[in-house]
Amino acid sequence: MEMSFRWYGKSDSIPLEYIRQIPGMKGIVTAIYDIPVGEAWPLEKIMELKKTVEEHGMRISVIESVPVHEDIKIGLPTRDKYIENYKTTIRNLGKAGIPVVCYNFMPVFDWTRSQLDYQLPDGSTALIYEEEIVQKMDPLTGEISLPGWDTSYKKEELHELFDHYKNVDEEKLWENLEYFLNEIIPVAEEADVKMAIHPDDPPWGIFGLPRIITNKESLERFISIYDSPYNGLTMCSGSLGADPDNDFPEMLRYFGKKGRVNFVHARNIKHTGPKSFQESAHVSEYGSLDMYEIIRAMKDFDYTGPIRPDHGRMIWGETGKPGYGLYDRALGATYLIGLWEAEVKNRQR
Ligand code: DNO
Repeated sequence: MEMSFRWYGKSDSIPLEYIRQIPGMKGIVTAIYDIPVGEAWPLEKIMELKKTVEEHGMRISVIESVPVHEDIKIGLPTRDKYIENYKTTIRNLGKAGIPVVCYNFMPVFDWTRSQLDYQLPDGSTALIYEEEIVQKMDPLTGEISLPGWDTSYKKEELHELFDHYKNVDEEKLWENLEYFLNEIIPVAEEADVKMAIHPDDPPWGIFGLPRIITNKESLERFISIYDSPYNGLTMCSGSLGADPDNDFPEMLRYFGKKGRVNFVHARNIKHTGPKSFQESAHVSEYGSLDMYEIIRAMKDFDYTGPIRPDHGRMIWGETGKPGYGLYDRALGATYLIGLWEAEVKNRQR
């Protein structure tokens, strides 16, 4: 596995100099943030980003994300224009030697939480999700927007989008995803860029909008739409693991053995009720997921691709983007590296 760290570009309060000092850190997961969703990414801008990262002794392991325009997800006639732009971006990323692209197909809202600064017993703060609270939120106010999102919409845009999505149920969303994949994956193959869809977070429908990348069955359906290692998955433990019916290590092993795991997001969460959870420290004893079992699953298919610690808590007085501080994610990274080293050495004995 290649340990990597998400970096939100030059406006990120965490400099690349600090990230490099985390033991075992090889890669950066990042994106270009000032290009409107749907437009093609120019090669020069990609090269500039690549140079910045490489000057700091690391490489770009993954672009997370190249966001998918809503017109593609809704299936509007304008989608073809945006798909052409997406193809240009993939070709340019290929020219720059970027190996993996992470994206998602969630309507309107990316990952969603009910509170960003919930205080845990040790005084740290974490992101939490409580279904009851989310059900009471009004998505049309424009106030639901997380600082880590790649896309968010204004109030007026939200009304229009919700109107469009009235005609998009789960099957329609699958159809639109299939259309997108059939266009995009041949280009990804040619450009040698592995695509890695991110599962829905949380893995169930919210605000009446459909969500389809949620469990083993749907991941199986997804990979069968286009049979290619370039049509792969981001296996995110915190997203899929939020549903206690998902056996995340088993799913990871299963899709890994099929050669479809192109990226791993590793974090722990604690189930606090049906459809409710808290984000916890990465270490197994703090959450509901067995992180050692996740590492073992990755070793079972000799994973060589990128992995990143996912959201961290805010600790030691740090302030910043919720989920994306330096300290707890750095602790998460070194913990995962430790588990991996132990597992590798254990198997060599
Ligand atoms: C949350 C992230 C997601 C992810 C996108 C991928 O922290 O994992 O925002 O980047 O869903 O497109």
